[in-house]
Amino acid sequence: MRPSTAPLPPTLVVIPTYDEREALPGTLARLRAAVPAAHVLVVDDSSPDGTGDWADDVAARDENVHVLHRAGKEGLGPAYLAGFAWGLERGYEQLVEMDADASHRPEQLPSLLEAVRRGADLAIGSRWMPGGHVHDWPLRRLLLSRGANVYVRAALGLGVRDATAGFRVFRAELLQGLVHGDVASQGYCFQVDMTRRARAAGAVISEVPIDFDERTEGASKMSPRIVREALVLVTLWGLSHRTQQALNLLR
Ligand SMILES: Nc1nc2c(ncn2[C@@H]2O[C@H](COP(=O)(O)OP(=O)(O)OP(=O)(O)O)[C@@H](O)[C@H]2O)c(=O)[nH]1
Ligand SMILES: [Mg+2]
Repeated sequence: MRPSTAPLPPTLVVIPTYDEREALPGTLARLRAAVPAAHVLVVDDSSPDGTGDWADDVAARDENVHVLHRAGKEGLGPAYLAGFAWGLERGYEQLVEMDADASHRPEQLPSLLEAVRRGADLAIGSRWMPGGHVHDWPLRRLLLSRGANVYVRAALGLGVRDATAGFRVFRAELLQGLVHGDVASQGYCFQVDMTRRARAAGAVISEVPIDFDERTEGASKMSPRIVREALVLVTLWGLSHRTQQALNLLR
């Protein structure tokens, strides 16, 4: 999809960070070059490696870069929710989720933004559709991500091929309606929960193929706990989805 040359609506890219001092500089430089008009909010959970201080230095020199400091590590979901609240309060019209570790290529953000410009309320950068690729992942990670998505699809019927993806653009009007109540907090769960909520809200969801690169700097925050939590929650959501379907049939 060729990106448009139309002016960009006010856009905030939210990048959650925890100990990303090695990876963030490259990601941020690429992002600022790829979509110069977008503003960036780094949401740092008091990284011990000084990521937040480094981001403050950048923000002092670049008026499009902002930093939100949080007291401690609480997981991906709360960091995003705090970043979204910051952006919605300030009137941004589209809000982007992107990892700090350059697994998401900033150069591909324009094609996600283009999907929103063409009418999507939520654009998801998808690894698991024709044209999508994962580079340099070990077989174990490939199987985990693929398996998780097949399971989510079967359990929840969301009609989304990469429901755990973390490279996304939300239209502000949609996001505003999704961030109430208890959003599931950790990595995979957070992404799946936001997708469920978007589907339930009747959002137009568009998947755009992306190239996903294995991180080359810093350490992964993925943990068996995050995977377990996702398995349990998706199963519970799936049961409630099926019960609801059965009740609807009986009516
Ligand atoms: N603020 C904040 N950011 C976090 C937290 N956990 C993870 N992140 C960030 O969320 C993004 C995704 O985390 P990753 O460790 O890359 O997790 P992942 O992409 O699922 O796993 P890998 O593929 O192994 O890298 C990165 O930018 C992390 O720094 C957290 O507790 N707080
Ligand atoms: Mg990563």
